[in-house]
Amino acid sequence: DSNEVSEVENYVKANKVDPNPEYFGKAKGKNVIYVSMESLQNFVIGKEIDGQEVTPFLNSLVEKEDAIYFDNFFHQTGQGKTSDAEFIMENGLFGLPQGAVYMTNANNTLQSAPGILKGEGYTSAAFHGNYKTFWNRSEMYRTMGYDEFYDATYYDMSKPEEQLPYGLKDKPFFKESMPMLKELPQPFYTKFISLSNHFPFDRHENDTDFEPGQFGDGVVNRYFQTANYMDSALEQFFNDLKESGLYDDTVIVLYGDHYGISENHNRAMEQVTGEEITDFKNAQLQRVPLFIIAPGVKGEVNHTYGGQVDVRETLFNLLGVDNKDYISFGQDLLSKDRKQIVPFRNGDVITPEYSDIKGVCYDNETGQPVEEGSNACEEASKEATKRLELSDKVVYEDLLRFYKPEGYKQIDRSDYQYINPNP
Ligand code: GP9
Ligand code: MN
Repeated sequence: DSNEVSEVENYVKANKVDPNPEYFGKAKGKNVIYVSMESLQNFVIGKEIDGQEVTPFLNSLVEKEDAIYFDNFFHQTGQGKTSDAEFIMENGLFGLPQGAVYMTNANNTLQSAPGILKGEGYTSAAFHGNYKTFWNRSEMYRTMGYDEFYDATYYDMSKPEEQLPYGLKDKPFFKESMPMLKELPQPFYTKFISLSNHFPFDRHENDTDFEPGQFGDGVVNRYFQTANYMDSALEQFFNDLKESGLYDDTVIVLYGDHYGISENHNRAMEQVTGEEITDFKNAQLQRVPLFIIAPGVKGEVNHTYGGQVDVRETLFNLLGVDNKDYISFGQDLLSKDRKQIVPFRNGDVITPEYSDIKGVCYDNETGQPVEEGSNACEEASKEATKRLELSDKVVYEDLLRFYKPEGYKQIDRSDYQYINPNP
């Protein structure tokens, strides 16, 4: 009820950090494009196999003048995988400890990025080469206030060589999205959900000349090939954005949605990384890439420790959108005052110095457990648990029903529906 929402509100407001004045409002009024990079983990960035870069295009964005690359950024997803990543990024709330919030709570009241930005004059659209019912997306997008959802029915799904079990390959997906994107009223807030780099990372041998790796594990070997294909699909998309003139008016956020290589492949990953994959090391491998490309904004490689839940605050502050009143469990990644604590859905917690993994506290520098009796992880763990518990309360009890941020017009999900253009 409204008492419970006050507890959440008090916590959230006490934990808001001041934006960094060097960045606040620097992308005011710009369009937004999110790209969900399927299963892309950070270890591929800068990685070479037999002298060939796996992701030459993404690598070119590291240390580019208008691109901020975060190299200590982690996915925080649970069983909801891609959909959890979407939920976390756009709501500043965590996914659930079990199941997928997209499936279980699609009818909640939310104050999501598309709904908030609507009040700032933005039109919103989601693009994805799979059908709208997958992950219950169309129901959740109505709740979030997405104006348009261009799902597989908007794309040419007739060519077998362009099809995957989850939908359309990335190159035709981005190519065919361009005319629809260009038609949108500006400023727009959009997301593009890629899918070529999906387990079991196959069916792209004729789409790239990148050779599979040789690590004695087909899944790991092919991962480099499909990641390379996604990378060149992104390059094609950037070139098309530049050609269309949209690039200079747009903030682009590229993020890895979740891990691609599970612990079942630790042996091959030991060959890839040249290190033993301990519990500690596996947790560190949950880094995913985050790039924010904003023409006119100062680029850098940013080493802050953060996760998907922090991106919404970061974006809103770049856009100069006042977000003091919105419930979110993230802290702006560009703020100098943020606490660098990364909570995970399995209870692990990572900070710049220590990592609490399966209840054991590790010193990041040595990768070894701290001496017995040390409380090095205690404060961060407490804080992480608090954030997760409050976020779960918001979702399970649908608490945002009772929360009315000033100046925000509540989304009525019955105003939104997504019609198949070729029934
Ligand atoms: C399916 C795609 C993959 O539409 O987003 O979802 P995942 O299996 O990665 O959660
Ligand atoms: Mn995914």
